[in-house]
Amino acid sequence: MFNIILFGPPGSGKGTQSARLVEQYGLIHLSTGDLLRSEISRKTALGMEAKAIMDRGELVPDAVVVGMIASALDHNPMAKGFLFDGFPRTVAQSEALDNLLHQKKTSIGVVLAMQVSEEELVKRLLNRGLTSGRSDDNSEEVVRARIVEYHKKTSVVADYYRKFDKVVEIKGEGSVEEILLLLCSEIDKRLSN
Ligand code: B4P
Repeated sequence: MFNIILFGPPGSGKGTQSARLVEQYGLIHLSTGDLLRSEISRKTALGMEAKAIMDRGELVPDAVVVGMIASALDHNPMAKGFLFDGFPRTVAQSEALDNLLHQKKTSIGVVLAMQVSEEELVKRLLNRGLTSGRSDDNSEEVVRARIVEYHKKTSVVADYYRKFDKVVEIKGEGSVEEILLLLCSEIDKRLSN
């Protein structure tokens, strides 16, 4: 089993590239953002609680997202591997993920960390907000709050995995195809080892 974390700030291209990578490598795509938005669209209690938090640009509690990931892992016992997109976003989530994978006798193979400047992130997210209907992409204030939350709580996740020598930095600016090639070359290197 080969498991990948696609890591980076909001708007760095995680969702965009994940869609292509899961198709290319036959992995199961686990996006906590997508799982939360599905709860919101089904108007579940969890979704209603999460929506208020997401609309402020803040992170949903660790226990909520870890529970969603644990259940998704259990539902895919035959997976060739998982692509984690937007998860883990805190060190506590990273530790929980390591434990869950350890119980399944597997681990993270690589953390691909996308590097994009703040002005490009803001531009991309506000641009997506014009058509996506996502309330967290609509206002510059909320978009910037998400980036602040990333620096406060999420960027340390890369340091956590650096200790295990698992992080590779990827230039996340350029065309979607150019960035995909960079990501695939890092994955292929590890798969051939
Ligand atoms: P996510 O759904 O993970 O949202 P995101 O970070 O904005 O998405 P992503 O980074 O995938 O977007 P992409 O660049 O592909 O999270 C939303 C919210 O959910 C969080 O703020 C938080 O509240 C909550 N949440 C999720 N996971 C959580 C967790 N683990 N713990 C706690 N809370 C959690 O796309 C952005 C735009 O850029 C698109 O329009 C795309 O077309 C464009 N784009 C992509 N690549 C490009 C390129 N190369 N050039 C130009 N544009 C590009």
